[in-house]
Amino acid sequence: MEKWFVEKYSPDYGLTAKVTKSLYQEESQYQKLEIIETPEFGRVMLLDGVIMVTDKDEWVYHEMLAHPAMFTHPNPEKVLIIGGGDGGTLREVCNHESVKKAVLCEIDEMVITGSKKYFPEIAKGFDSPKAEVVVGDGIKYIKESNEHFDVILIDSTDPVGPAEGLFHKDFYQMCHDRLADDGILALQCESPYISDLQPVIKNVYVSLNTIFPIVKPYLAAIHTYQAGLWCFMLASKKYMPKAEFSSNRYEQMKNQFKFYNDEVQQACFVLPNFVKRIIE
Ligand code: AG3
Repeated sequence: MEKWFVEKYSPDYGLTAKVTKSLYQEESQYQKLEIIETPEFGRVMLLDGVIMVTDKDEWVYHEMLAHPAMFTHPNPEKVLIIGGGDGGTLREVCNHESVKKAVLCEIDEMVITGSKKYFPEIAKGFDSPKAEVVVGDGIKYIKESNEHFDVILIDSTDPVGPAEGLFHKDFYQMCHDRLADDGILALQCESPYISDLQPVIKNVYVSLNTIFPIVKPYLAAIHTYQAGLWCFMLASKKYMPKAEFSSNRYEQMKNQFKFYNDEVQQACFVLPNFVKRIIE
């Protein structure tokens, strides 16, 4: 009997893939982790039944969460990642030579352990000497820290369960206060195609606009995330996302990217009408 995995996006449709093997299952106080093997996507990590990363396309999300902000900043040295326990965003951040220290604050240690064991390519970031891992609540970490970061990246799950608080205005204000005077925040903001999520996108946009002078939503097509089109937001105290890079940093790194490039940096901020109308 063939086994198929289904991630339901609504009661009426979802994404399905054949499963060759169930590799791992564990439950923490926060969520349920499953790792499965599929012919189409390779290994897939699920949290509460929702796809977080797949071998096949994890790089799209991780490059697009990290690099638009990392290259908008002229010299990001200190970076904070909230969530992102699989290590993919950390890997992308640590690849920047300018970075001296990257703190990752993940609430659920189970995700870190599972990723290190089953997704070594993604978990590479943890091996970097620049990486500092904190297992704990991101909101608490931000509240209690008095450090300033050049870039903060929020690599959260969906706005239900443990990540809910990461979509609130108060949290964005705390992030703002932990950023340097020219700091930049970037976050994942769900799919504009899912009607239940459209108010979330709007709220995040409106909230960020009350706090940051520059707020730019951007998009990337992600095969294995709900409905295939994913929204992110970049909120900046000083720098506009750049179309041209003034430093050698991009030239040095550009060959390692599978998705991101200087043209994508310009194009990703172009919004289709229906997305403009969501945030209007
Ligand atoms: N970030 C997960 C993004 C949200 C996915 N949501 C969804 N597919 N419904 C954490 C994993 C990547 N580091």
